[in-house]
Amino acid sequence: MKNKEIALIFNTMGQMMEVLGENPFRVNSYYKAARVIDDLSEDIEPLCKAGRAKDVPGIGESTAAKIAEYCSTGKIARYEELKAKMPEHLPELLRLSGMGPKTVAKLWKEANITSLADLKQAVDTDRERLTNIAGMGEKKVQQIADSLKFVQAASRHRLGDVKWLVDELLDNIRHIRGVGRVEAAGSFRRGAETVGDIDLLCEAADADAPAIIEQFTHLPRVSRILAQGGTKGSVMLDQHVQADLRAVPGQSFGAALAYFTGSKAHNVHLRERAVKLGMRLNEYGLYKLKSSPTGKQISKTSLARKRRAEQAEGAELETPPSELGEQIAGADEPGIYAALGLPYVPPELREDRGELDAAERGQLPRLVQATDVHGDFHMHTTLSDGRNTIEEMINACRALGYTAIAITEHSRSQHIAGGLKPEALVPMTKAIHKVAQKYDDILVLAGCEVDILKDGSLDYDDALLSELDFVLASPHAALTQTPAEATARIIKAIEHPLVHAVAHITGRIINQRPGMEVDIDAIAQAAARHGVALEINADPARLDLRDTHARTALARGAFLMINTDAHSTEGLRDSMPYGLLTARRAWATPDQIVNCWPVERLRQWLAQKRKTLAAK
Ligand code: DGT
Ligand code: CA
Ligand code: CA
Ligand code: ZN
Repeated sequence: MKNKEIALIFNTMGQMMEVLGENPFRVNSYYKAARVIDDLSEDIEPLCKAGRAKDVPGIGESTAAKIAEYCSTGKIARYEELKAKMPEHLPELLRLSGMGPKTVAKLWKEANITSLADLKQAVDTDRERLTNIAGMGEKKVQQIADSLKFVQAASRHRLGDVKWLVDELLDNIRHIRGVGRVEAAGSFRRGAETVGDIDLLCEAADADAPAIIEQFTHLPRVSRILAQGGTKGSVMLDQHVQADLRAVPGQSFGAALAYFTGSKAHNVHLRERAVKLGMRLNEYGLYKLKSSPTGKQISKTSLARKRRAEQAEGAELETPPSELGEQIAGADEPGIYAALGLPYVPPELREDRGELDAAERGQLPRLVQATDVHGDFHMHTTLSDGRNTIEEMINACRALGYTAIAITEHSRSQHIAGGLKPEALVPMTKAIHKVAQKYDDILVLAGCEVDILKDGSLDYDDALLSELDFVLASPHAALTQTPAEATARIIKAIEHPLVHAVAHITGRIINQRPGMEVDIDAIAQAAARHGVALEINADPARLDLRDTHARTALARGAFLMINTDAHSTEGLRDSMPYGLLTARRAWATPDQIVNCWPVERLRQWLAQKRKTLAAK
C-alpha cells in the first residue's frame, strides 16, 4: 500500500511550497490531501487506477492526477519542479522537530544554511550566525541544537518503514537483464528493529555486472549516486535511505549472502571456525587451504596480515583469492554451514549471542514461524478506536486461519482512544459473544486492554474485570517513571489475579519516544511465577518487548504472546511478521508462544484465572 509514502510526499510538497513563499491557500490543499491520504483505510493505488480517487473528500482532480502520475511513473513532475527551485539538501531541515517552513526559509535566505550539515556546523561553531536572524533567540537556537541531536541519533530506519522499499528494489533488480538470484542482506535480513542502510545482493555473470549496477543506480527512486563500480553500486533514495547493491557470480552467491548478512561479530566467529578447520571463509566462498611449498599450511599470522590488508581496502575485493586453494562451498548458505560441520543458522540468530555454540552442540531452537501462529490477542474494533467492526475483525482472523482471538478495547482512562466507560463493558462483552456465536471455527474472547495506572492499579474494578474472558493490561500514560517505579508498576499488574497478559511493557515508540526503562529480569520472573504472558507488540513502530527483553523473558520461563494491536483488518495481517521476527530473534519456539498453542491448552491457561470460561 503506497498511502503512507504518497501522503509524505504531499506533506513535503506543501512544506517546500511554504519555504518558497507560495500561496497559503494552495499550500493548505497539499497538507489536506496528505492528511486525507494518510487516514484512508483503502489502498489509494487501485482507487486511482479505477479513476475514483477524486471521489474521496479532500482529494481534488489535480491531486488525483498527481497520485496517478506517481503510481505509473514513480515521480511527480510538480515535486521535481519544487526540488529544482531550492538547494538539494534544504528539505532535510524540515525533518527537525519544531522547525517549520518559515524558519527554514529564513535560515536559507538570511544565513545561507542549506543542509543539516550547515546547520550543525553553525550550532557547533558559530551560533551568532543564527542569533543574527530576525526572531531567532538563544532559546530557539538551543532548541534547534537539541532536535539536531535527536535526528542524528534517530538516523536509523524502522524495519516497517523500509520493508516496502526493499520489496520494490528487489523486484526492480529481479527484472534487470542477466540477474539471477536476488536477496536483501544486512540487518534487514536479520530482522533487526531498525536498519542503518539496505544491503542488496544479486547473482550475475562477471560480464553482466557493470550494466546491472548501471541500471540500479538509475532506478526511479534514486536521488543521488554515492558510488558506482563494476560490481557494486551505492545510492541514496528519495526516502533518505541508502541502498547498496553488489553483483556476484553464482558460485559465490551464498558466501556473499552470508558475509553481507552479518552480523559482523557472527562473521568473525564463523571465519575463526573455518580457520580452525584448515579452511578459509570470505565473501567469495569457503576454501580448503593449499599447502605452502614447505609442506605447511599457510600460517595464521600470514592469514591475519592478509585479512588486515583486505579490511584496509574495504569490504569489496576485486579478485577472488584463488591462491587460497580449492573452493568447497559458497554457492548457497546452507552449504557453507554444512561444510563447517554446522546446521543452518537462521539469519535472525546471527547476532553473536551464542548461536554458533548452540549450533555446534545441535541445540539451535526450532524457531517459531508464520505457520505456527493461530491467534492474535490484542485488537481494537469500532467499539473503541478501531476502523473495522467486531464481525469484520473476526472474519479477517478466520481468513488468516486463526482459531482463537481476543478483542481488547481500550479502558476508561483512554478517552481519546474511545476507552469504554465502566457501564459499557458488559454490553460490549455481550455484543462480542453474540457475533462470535455465529462461528464455531474460532474462539473469540471478549477482552479489554485495561490501563495500568501510575501506581500499578488497574483502570476498572475487579468485579468488572471478572466479567471478561481475557484481560490484557498495559501502560499508556506516565511513561517517564524511574526504572524502579516502572518495574514496580508492571509487577503489580502481573500479580493482579485477573490479569492474563501484559502488553507493550515499556511503551516505547521506536525513533519517537524511549518509553520506560524496566528491570526486565524481575518482570520476567514475576510473569513466570504468575503464569502471565508478556506481549511482543508486533506493530513495527513498537516491537515492545524488544528482542533481548523477550529472550530474557523466555530464559526466566515466562510465556510470550505476539499481538498485532491491530486497529483495522489490514493491521492484523501486516504487523504479525514483525512480531514474529522479534520472537525469532529472541530464540522463541512455538511451545513458548501462546498464539501457537492448541485451543485446549489456551482454555486451560485462561481457566487458571477464569474458572467460568472452562465451563463454557
Ligand atoms: P546496519 O546497516 O547498521 O543496520 O547494520 P548491518 O549489519 O546491515 O551492517 P552494514 O550495512 O554495515 O554491513 C552489512 C554486513 O556486511 C554486516 O552485517 C557484516 C558485513 N560487513 C560489513 N563490513 C564488514 C567488515 O569490515 N568486516 C566483516 N567481517 N563484515 C563486514
Ligand atoms: Ca545495512
Ligand atoms: Ca551497508
Ligand atoms: Zn491496543
